[in-house]
Amino acid sequence: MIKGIVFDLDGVIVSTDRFHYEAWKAIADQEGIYFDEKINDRLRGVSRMASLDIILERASRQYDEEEKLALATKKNEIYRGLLSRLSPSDVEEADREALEELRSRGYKLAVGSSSKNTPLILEKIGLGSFFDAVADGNQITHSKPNPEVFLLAAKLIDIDPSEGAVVEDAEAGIDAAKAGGFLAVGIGGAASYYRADRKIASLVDLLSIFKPIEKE
Ligand code: B16
Ligand code: MG
Repeated sequence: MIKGIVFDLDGVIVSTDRFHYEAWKAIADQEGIYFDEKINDRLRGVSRMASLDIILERASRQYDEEEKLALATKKNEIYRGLLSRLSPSDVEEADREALEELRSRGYKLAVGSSSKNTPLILEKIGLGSFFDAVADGNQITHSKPNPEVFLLAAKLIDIDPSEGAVVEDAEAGIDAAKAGGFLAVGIGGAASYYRADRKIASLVDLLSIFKPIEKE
């Protein structure tokens, strides 16, 4: 029986892809590396350094670790500047209501995100103290498709992975959910992924999957 739901952040609760794209594009342009929205799609759910490695696949020279760190740091500064534009209105009202309804149905709700900027994003969208637990890129060593972030979220809300569902928009995130033993719910880009156990168009659809938990 499902007792807790772990939500990916970017692409599930709020869309910050355009900010990631803008910030990585500035770095790619500075370095004279080709980058487009299709390549940006490959960065969903992938950690910052792994994202940079994907962008550097098209570079005409090798970058050492120090240079890579400098580029990732600069990208993050640009990205955080763009995040300042986020506000509570960036979360769909219907999604916010669906989250509240799931809570009142008795589910524990957590975030499981690769992003080290999770605390800032949650605060900007007005959900800084909404979730029962937050597991993010600051607390893990292995990024999705490794299940570490979801396992940590499950531990923090005191459920076994078999009692948990993960809602994800990235294939790497669905793979991570499956590897961790969770029910994997695909949304957005992951709604067409064959490994997703359930496929939804919006968070409101979760209300048809997760019925009120009967009290013992
Ligand atoms: P940061 P998620 C992920 O968030 C993004 O989808 C991915 O594009 C980004 O590279 C990653 O966070 C790391 O983000 O640079 O802020 O630490 O989808 O797992 O919520
Ligand atoms: Mg995501």
